Amino acid sequence: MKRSNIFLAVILIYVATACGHKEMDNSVLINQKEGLVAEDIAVFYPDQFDSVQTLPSMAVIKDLNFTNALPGDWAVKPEFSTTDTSSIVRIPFPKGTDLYGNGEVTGPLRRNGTEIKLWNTDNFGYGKFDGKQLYQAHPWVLGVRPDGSSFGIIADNTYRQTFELKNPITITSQGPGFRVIVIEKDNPEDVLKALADLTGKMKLPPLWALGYQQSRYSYYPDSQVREIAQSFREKQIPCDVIWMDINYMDGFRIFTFDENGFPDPKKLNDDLHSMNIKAVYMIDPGVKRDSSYTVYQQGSAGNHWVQNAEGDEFNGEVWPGQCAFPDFTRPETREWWAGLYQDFMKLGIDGIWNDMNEPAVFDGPEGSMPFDNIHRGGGDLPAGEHIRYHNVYGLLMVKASREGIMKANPDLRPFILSRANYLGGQRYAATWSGDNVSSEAHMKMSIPMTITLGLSGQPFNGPDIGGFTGDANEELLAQWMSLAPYYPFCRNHSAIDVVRQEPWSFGKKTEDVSRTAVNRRYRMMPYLYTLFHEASISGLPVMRPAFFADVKDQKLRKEEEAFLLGDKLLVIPSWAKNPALPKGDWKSIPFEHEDDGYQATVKLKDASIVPMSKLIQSTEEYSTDSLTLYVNINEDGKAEGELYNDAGQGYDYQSGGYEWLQFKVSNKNGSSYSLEVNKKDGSWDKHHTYRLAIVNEGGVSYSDWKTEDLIFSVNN
Ligand code: MIG
Repeated sequence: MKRSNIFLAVILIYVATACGHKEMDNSVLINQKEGLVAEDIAVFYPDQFDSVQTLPSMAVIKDLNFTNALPGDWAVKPEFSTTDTSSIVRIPFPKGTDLYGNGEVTGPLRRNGTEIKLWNTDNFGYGKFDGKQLYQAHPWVLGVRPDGSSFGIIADNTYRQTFELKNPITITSQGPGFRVIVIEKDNPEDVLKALADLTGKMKLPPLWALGYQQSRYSYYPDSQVREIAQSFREKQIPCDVIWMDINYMDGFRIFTFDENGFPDPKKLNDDLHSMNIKAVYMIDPGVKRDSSYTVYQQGSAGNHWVQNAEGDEFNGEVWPGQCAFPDFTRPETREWWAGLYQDFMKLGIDGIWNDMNEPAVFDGPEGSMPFDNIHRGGGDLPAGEHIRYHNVYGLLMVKASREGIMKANPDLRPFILSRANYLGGQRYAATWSGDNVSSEAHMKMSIPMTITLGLSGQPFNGPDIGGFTGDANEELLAQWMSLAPYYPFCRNHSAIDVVRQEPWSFGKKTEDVSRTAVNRRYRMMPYLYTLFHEASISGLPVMRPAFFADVKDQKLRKEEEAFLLGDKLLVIPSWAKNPALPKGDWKSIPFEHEDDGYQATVKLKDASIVPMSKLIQSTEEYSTDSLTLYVNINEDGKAEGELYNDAGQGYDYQSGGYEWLQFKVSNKNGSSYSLEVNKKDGSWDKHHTYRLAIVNEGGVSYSDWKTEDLIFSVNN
């Protein structure tokens, strides 16, 4: 097609879709430039595109240079238009396409017909703006056609914008014209891999960050932290981390400690470490306006604060009272901020929790800063108003935090949890879904939310288990803790004014259910860690939608109760009502204590092997010396699986210090099986002792343990 014909066709589509669109009344269609930047990736620019106004991209870390003209049969094409106040992109898509993505969203997994506003918002209980404006912004949509072929769309700008996922998809930004990136692939997995190539991958976290974590707003004083740690050990419920919320601080001044409650944080952290428990502390962006407080003094001296429209220091109300806010668009400010972690981490702090970084400002518009506040930028980043940088305030903050933590502890892998973030933010921090509610509805919704973040580039996420606001109860906590094994990020957290919800808070039943669940997570750790490694190199999510098991099976497209962990385990929560399940010979793994009525059913895919380790109380005790390989042998008597294994901490793995093993089991005859272990990669040569657990209808048959001559006989 010649250019003029394309333009005509675009006008015709525009006319066809314009009817009934209010904003279309005064919008003007504009021309575009387009082309391929890779075989299956196209970029579209509106004609008046001014790179300074939206670039450098905060999501995309790759240069996108045209390599070829757009092929004539390219399917997904945006149409650009403008009004006086906004830039609009419409993207028609073929009937029968299911839409996913948009990051942190309430509502169903399948997003067709939904609408959200990308404006990072401190949204307590998801009660504001009908829950359609949460803490993070992902200008990203994944489309899956009936035949499984898939596309992805990045609206590459950070401005306040809305996504209406009707046909056409309509993106309305309050900023200037921006480029649109379209990925075209044969399946959704390949689209997600391409997204990760463009926006970056989660770095491999320390192993402890995969463990069970206990939090509360707030454990106070430090003796309570010790008691909680002690209780986990006494009750033999595995736990890796305890979290320190804002009350550890002196008057909510970041990087300080309350003299009465936390007089000796180093000693507290040392004590926790001696129990194999890590300590994560909260740091908010707001710095108390207090002329006798060093952080405020330094920030003022360094001219580090976000400014109001008049160019003066902006102040807004947060927990400490009137605060100033670091302008993270400034390289100098990021460097100063990073430096604040130097002494802090030396106290034996293992991880950092960056909260309130939408940024939340109690007395500002929509609970944040005025749109015309000034961010001064620097380096690559041009100066801009808050309406441009709001959605990446959290991303830039955690970028700086991460640099600081890595400098403070150069030999350790950093762990940061961030509440606000933006597409691509998996490069810097894990996330959780903010202030959810202790309700059955929010427990169930946590599944599509976790999956959706994974389908938006962020594999490392999970909800507050038990729910944040509102009182949990025995039944709810038992149900919710039963999901704990399967969230990529696994933390129980609750608000200051609600009943306690540690696993034992509602008596023995819930405590036992919780222990069984958390034990499962620790037994599955070799598989989980292998999945995290996969996510770190490919960008594929850890928790995945059921339809990934069979992308052509339309019945799976809306399934949001049952889900996949990697590609080998299918998880069916006990409360799932008639979930749509993928075809194939999936077999239940009979964990111990199966029959408490709460645990999910976990099914192993046919022809698959999943490695599990022995039960431990903390990942500090993690060992792959003895591995049980759960095997679902297929009709041909074969099964395959993998293990990624490294020190769980540090950077040796980047120079080969790991082993990536491939397992193949074949049934020789009757009850005799052979195991073949091949090294896929890595320079480690560990000695493992194996036993096979052959999963069959309604049970499991174990072999003996073996190190050499891996021919096993299994008693059926
Ligand atoms: O305005 O630090 O989402 O997890 O416990 C509340 C106190 C501030 C909000 C976080 C929540 C945390 C709480 N914070």
